[in-house]
Amino acid sequence: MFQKKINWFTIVVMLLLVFVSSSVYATTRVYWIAADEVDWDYAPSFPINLMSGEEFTADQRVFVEDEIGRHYLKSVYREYTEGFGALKQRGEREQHLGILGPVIRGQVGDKIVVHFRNNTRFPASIHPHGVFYTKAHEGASYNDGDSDRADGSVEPGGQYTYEWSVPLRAGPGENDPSSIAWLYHSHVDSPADTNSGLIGPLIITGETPNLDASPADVDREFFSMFNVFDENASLYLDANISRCSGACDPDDEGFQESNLMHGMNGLVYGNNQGYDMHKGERVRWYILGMGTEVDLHTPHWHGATLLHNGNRLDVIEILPAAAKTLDMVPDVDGIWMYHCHVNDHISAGMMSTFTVK
Ligand SMILES: [Cu+2]
Repeated sequence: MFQKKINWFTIVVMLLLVFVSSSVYATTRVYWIAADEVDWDYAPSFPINLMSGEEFTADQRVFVEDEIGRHYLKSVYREYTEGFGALKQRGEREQHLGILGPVIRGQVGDKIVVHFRNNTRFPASIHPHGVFYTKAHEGASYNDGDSDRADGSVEPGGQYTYEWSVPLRAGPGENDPSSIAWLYHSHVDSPADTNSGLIGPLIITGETPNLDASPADVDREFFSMFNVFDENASLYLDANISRCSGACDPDDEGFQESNLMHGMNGLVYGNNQGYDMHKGERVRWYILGMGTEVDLHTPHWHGATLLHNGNRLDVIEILPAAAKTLDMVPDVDGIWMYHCHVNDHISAGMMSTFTVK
């Protein structure tokens, strides 16, 4: 009888401990992110096309050499240490992020705080998908009946702190894996802001992730945004034309065509490197879309298949601002082609490789 009482007491104490520890683990995750202007290079491998291993052909040079060429002034989200102390350098596993902003993470139950500084010459914001926010933290301005029409839009040189919470409805659903992807992007003038480069990934995990809120049940995570950056619609078109050595007539069709940069994470013709993994690893892919009518993309992995919400595939469709999460267990060594399967996009350079060792 006495033994039984102890057992019940122990159980009650343990339940209390579980309850207390789970509320302690509801973390506030703080980020320091700036919008910075950078001289972006879509094809650092120039004059070599990394997909062919040979020099770019005349057709390919339309995008990487003619008119403005491969260097464009753009704005990107970059992560800093606390208080905007120092620019955070990206590690080996983050190289492939390319033009994407830092990965913002949260677990269901967390709060995310983003200190944002706008170092660009245009107003900018951070508008998140998926998470919970009030009007003041939406990062988008429109006729919404709110007295503060700015709603988190930040003037050049300004600073703002966004606070988002992560309720159950921001995390993985019944058919999702342990983490899911959302986008965040600037939404002052959404088309122009995103064409300028202000886009990043937001990853929400369910129960029992790692301390940094990354999923504990995968070995690697990779991010790929498939989109055509339309430099004709960038905030920096005039600035880029002013740096142009040739004619660069904005009304000329050839000029406009040369400014359609078909990339993965803002890199073309195999320049998106760093998708390196080992055979048998649990590899999670977050696929993001952005852009306009031409942005219907069909990412295809050679030499592997993936699971998406329980369905097996090696091609997935992605439309503007959508985000999909897929799992792969690579089982064959090699350098494998990884590209958008839309014909016009293949020709224009929306391709890269992943490596299985
Ligand atoms: Cu495509």
